[in-house]
Amino acid sequence: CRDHGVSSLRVPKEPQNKVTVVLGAQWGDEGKGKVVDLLAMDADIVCRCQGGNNAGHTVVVDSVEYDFHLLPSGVLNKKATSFIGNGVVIHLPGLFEEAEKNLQKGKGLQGWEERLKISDRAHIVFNFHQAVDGIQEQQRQQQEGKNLGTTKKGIGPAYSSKAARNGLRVCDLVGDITVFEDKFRLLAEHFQRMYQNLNINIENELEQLKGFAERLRPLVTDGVYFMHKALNGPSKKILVEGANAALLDIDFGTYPFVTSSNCTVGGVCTGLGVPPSHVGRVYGVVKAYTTRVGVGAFPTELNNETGDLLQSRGREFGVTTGRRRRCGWLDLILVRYAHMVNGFSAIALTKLDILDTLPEIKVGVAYKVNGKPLPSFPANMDVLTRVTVEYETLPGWCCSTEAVRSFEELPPQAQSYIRFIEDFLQVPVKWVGVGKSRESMIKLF
Ligand SMILES: *[C@@H]1O[C@H](CO)[C@@H](O)[C@H](O)[C@H]1NC(C)=O
Ligand SMILES: CC(=O)N[C@H]1CO[C@H](CO)[C@@H](O)[C@@H]1O
Repeated sequence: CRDHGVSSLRVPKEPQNKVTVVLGAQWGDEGKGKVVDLLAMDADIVCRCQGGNNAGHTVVVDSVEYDFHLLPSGVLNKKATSFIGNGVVIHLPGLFEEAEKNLQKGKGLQGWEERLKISDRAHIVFNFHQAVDGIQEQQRQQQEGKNLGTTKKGIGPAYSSKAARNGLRVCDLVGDITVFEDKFRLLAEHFQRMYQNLNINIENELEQLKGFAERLRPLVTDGVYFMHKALNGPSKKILVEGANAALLDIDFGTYPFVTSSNCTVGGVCTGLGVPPSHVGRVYGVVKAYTTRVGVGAFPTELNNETGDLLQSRGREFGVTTGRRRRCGWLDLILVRYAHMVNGFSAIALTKLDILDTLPEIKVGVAYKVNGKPLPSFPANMDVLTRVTVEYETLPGWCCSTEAVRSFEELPPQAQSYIRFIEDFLQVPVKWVGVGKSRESMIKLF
């Protein structure tokens, strides 16, 4: 009877709290911010698990527009804790600047430093990573005549340092500063040797970093232990806010026109230190049509007035860069591929109202190459460039849906459009977006 304590270990335990995840299911700009904002209102913890300040979204609260790039948008919720996980790369001047700017806009961010936790294992983006990002884009432009279209925020170079194992982490900066200084100098010199026209003011940047170290120290926490307590303690609502999107994922995206982190569901586990058994609902955000920024294959692209119409009605311009986004019909082959990787529990279909004026709407349902159907989304970008798309044509509704607040009020053609997507993907649509405001996110169940 001595092993009483041991045997209780063998009774299978149900995992306690689970994280709810929101992910982009196309090439980004699907309107994840809206869905996150909705769910963050009553969340206890809101986490970021990957990416850096290369993505951005706007949240409107009490008619004040806040801009977020690195901070989880849950930071506006005074009752929630925001958490930046180890998978995120952090540019410290960018982080504090983002907070200052938002503080000036309204009351929402007051006391943010008390509500934010940062993993000690997160890697740091230095100013020279940003400079290198710019130089690399220039070189690609010169050598290949095209660039990757990065936002020059240093995200790629910082993840490169991480993988090359000479990157520096938050725990280094708040640890022994002399050790940090040595490693920082080594890393800076390494980049200087690689890029002759890179100017790094090492002493200046070190001074700046030491200042940030003091402000950062109280926010830093052991991220794994933090998440462990959150998952195994009393009941909590935990939200994970994905950045970028499935087709921009370093592994599953349209490589090389991708970002440097994994934006699919696996990134939640590695980027936070969360066991897969604690991943709960995974919501995919799908725009009612498709957009893509920069170069690269885009099978359902519309290079005619219909594309222009989507572009102008949908105000499809990049937030950070101002670049015009390319537009096309909804590509369900692509979304189904994102679903294969992420296993969406449900979908948020955004910007349906942008289709309001179209007499008919096409949806891409199959790819063919040389007349042969492809079983799924191809890895090879040359193949993707050559696919012909088979479409299903659905009737439009030709009336405004902007004021609609329930599924039943939607025109029957719009209802059919939604049901068609559900049937094709075999995933329920849980929300439909028909406008900008919080209320214009119609909840279906
Ligand atoms: C644009 O091209 C698509 C073909 O994919 C077609 O369905 C649509 O009607 C065209 N729009 C106009 C205005 O011609
Ligand atoms: C292989 C790879 O890129 N792994 C990265 C996946 O993304 C997480 C963050 O989401 C990183 O921490 C991993 O290094």
